[in-house]
Amino acid sequence: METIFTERHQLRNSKTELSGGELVEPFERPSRAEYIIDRVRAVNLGPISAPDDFGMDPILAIHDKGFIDFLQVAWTDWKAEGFAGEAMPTVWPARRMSTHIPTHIEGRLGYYALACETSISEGTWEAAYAAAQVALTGAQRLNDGAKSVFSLCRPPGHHAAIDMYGGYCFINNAAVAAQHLLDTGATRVAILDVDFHHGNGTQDIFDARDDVLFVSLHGDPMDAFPHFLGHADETGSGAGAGFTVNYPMPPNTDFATWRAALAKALAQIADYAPDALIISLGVDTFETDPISFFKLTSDDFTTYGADIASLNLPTLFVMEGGYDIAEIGVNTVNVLQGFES
Ligand code: SP5
Ligand code: ZN
Repeated sequence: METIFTERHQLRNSKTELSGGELVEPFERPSRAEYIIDRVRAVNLGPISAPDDFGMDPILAIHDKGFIDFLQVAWTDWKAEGFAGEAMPTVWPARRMSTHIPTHIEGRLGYYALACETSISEGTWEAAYAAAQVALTGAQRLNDGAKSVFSLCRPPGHHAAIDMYGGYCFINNAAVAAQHLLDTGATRVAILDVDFHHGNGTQDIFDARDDVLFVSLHGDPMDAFPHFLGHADETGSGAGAGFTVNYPMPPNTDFATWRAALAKALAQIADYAPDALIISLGVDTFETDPISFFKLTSDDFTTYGADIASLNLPTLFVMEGGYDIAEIGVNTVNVLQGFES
């Protein structure tokens, strides 16, 4: 399987995450991608290629223009205020407040953020843009006839909504890739999100659409980030009714339970008969992930990679989360090798 990768991910190198009331080194850090690409090389998974540049149009086909403009200037505007730390919101348009977009950077941060653990820092926009191009290049490889591709995106994307960032995500890489496939010949695309966290951004983007089936397996939002989306009763709206499927699962969920949900998800995807499948691949379901609560082992990743392959669909893997960094390379590549086995 070919991997699409660029060292430009290193431009996303925030120093601070708000966690447990403290500013800590972010869980989503550059070494994550380096461990993964090292493992791709170690097992000779296949060629590693740099992304092509598809420009801004495919990003703006998914995201609000004001939001994307904001991401491009947020760090500069924050620095201009003379603040000592990285850019993070402290105020939101909470219930019954105005939704006017403020002028001041502190107000705009709150307007466009869905969470405040994710600091914006120098180079964040440039890395997020590069990650979107990594996803687009993977999608184009499917168009060109590839059976499967691995887009090693960093920063991740599935929490990024039409006009909101957070959860370590800025541009929704999987959604941008799905839209590219639809704009270049596909009629239906399925997105299967196996990251531990609910893909609230992807769900938001495709909520009212029937040309993308979104299926997510994740920690129950009653107990897990992002807390405010991902319940089983969210099934899509309007034309999209029935095309969103959520499998929330409780703390300590093991592989047998998780795999049973996967089997249902795979049957629903098969019924949908998509032209292509995108996997939002987070390996934070791992038993020792520091911020998650599922109990998958490294071997389980291989097993479910093979389960996904049974659909026999052109498949694009888009990297999302995973924070047990010492094992992230093995766990991620196990999915890809299981798929190819
Ligand atoms: C892409 C992705 O996986 N994003 C995840 C973002 C989660 N950020 C907030 C996590 C808060 C977790 N707090 C639980 C700590 C348990 N020790
Ligand atoms: Zn996650």
